[in-house]
Amino acid sequence: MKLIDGNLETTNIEVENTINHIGKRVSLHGSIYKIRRMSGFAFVLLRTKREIIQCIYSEEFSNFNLETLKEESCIKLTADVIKEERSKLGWELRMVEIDILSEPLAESPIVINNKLVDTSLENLLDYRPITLRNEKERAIFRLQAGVCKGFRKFLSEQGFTEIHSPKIVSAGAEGGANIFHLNYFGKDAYLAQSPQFYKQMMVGVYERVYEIAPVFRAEQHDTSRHLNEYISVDFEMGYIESFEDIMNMEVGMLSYALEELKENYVHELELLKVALPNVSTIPSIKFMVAKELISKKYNRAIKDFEDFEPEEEKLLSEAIKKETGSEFVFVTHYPTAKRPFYAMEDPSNPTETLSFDLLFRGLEITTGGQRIHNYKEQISKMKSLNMKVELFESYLMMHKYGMPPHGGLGLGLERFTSKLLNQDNVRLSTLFPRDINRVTP
Ligand code: AMO
Repeated sequence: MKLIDGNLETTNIEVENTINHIGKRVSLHGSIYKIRRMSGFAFVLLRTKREIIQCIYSEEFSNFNLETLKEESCIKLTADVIKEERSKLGWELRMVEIDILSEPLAESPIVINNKLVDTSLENLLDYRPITLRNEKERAIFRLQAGVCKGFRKFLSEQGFTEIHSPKIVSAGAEGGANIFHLNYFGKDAYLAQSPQFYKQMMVGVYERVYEIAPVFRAEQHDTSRHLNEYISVDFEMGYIESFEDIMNMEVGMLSYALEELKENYVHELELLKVALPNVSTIPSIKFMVAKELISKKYNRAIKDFEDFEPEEEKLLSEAIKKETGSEFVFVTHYPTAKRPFYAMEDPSNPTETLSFDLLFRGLEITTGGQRIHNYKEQISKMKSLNMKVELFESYLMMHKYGMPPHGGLGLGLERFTSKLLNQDNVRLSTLFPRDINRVTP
C-alpha cells in the first residue's frame, strides 16, 4: 500500500526566482512551442506554466538529435541556466538532455506560435483548445483569473462569504424572454439567469455574500456583447444605508483587482500592452440627466425613455471621459418600468429605482441596486406586475421572516475583461463561448 501525503515535488523552475538558478543545472518540463533553426544551433522555445522560455540547442552541449524534437511535443528537460542579457528573461537554457513524454499526432491546422494567432474569430474559437496555447491568447485568461483573484481577496477581506447557488431553478429572477427552459423529470425548470434570489436569501444568513459563477441567458441575437452563458460576479450585502454603499464597495473591489494585476501580473500586462484605467473615483449621473446630456451634446432625439441604446452608452462614456477623465461612469435611478420586480423604488419618486449600472469604455458591465426587503411591499409590487406570487413562495420566505435593508450587484466578467483589454468582441475574453451559433468546443 502507498500513502499519499500531499507533498508534491515540483521540478519546474519558477521564472520569478530563476536568478537563483543561474550557473546551475535544472530539470523542468513543458511543451515545445517553436523551433527556430539557425546555422549550427537552434532556438527552442519551451512553453511552461506561465512563460515561454528560450532554450538553446547545439550539438556542442546537447546530448540528443534536434530532429527528435517536434513542435507541441511534451518533454522533460535537463538544462544549464546561463545568463543572457539579450534574452527577455535575462537568462536562457542550454539544453542538455530530454525525455519525450508525448508527441502530437499531427501538425496544428492553425499557426499558434507567432505573436498573434492570425485568423478569423470563427477559426480562433473553433480551434480553441489549441489557439489558447498561443502566448497572448493564454495571457488574456490569466489576467481574467487575476481579476477574479483580486475580487475574491477584496470581498473576503470585507467580510463576504463565498456561496455556490443552484443553476437549475424553478423560476426566472430577471424577467424577460431570455430564459432557458428545461424539462426537469416532467416538471418545468430553468437555467439560472442570475443568482439573484439565492444571494438575497443568503444575506439573511451571512449578511454579506458573493459568488463568481456561470449564468445563462437565452439571447436570440448575435451581438459583440451578448453570450448565452457568462460568468457573473455577484455580491449582496445587508444593513446598507443607501444603494451608494454598493457603488462604493464596487469602486473598492475594482481598484483592488487592478492593484492585484499591477503587482502580480506584470508579465501578462506587458505582453498584451494593457493600459490599466484609473478607478480611484467614479463619476455618477442620473439616468434621465444622462439621456438629456447625450441628446443635447450629440444632437440625437431620445427614442427610448427607459433604457440606453448601445450607441448612447458609447457616447455617454465618451462625454464623461472628456469632462472628467474617467473611463467609468455610474448611471443611477433607472426607470422602474425597466427594472426587475425586486428593485426598490425611490420613495421620493416611485417611477425611478434606487439602482445603477456601471459603464466602462462605452459598455454596461454592472447592474446593481437596493432591493425591496419588506414582505408586504414586495407582494404588492408583484401583484401590480400581474406576477403569480405563488410561484415565488420559497423566495418570499425570507421577506416574510425578516430581512435587513440590502442590495448588491452583478458584473459580467467577460465584458469587464474585454473592455480592460480594449477588445471589440466579448467572445475574445470568453474561454469557450456559448452563443446562438456555438456549443463547441
Ligand atoms: P443584469 O441582467 O443587468 O443584472 O446582468 C448583470 C451584468 O451581467 C452582464 N451580462 C451579460 N454579459 C454577457 N452576455 C450577456 N448576455 C449578458 N447579460 C448580462 C452585464 C450586466 O451588467 N441580478 C442582476 C444584478 C444585480 O442587480 O445584482 C442582473 O443579473 O455586464
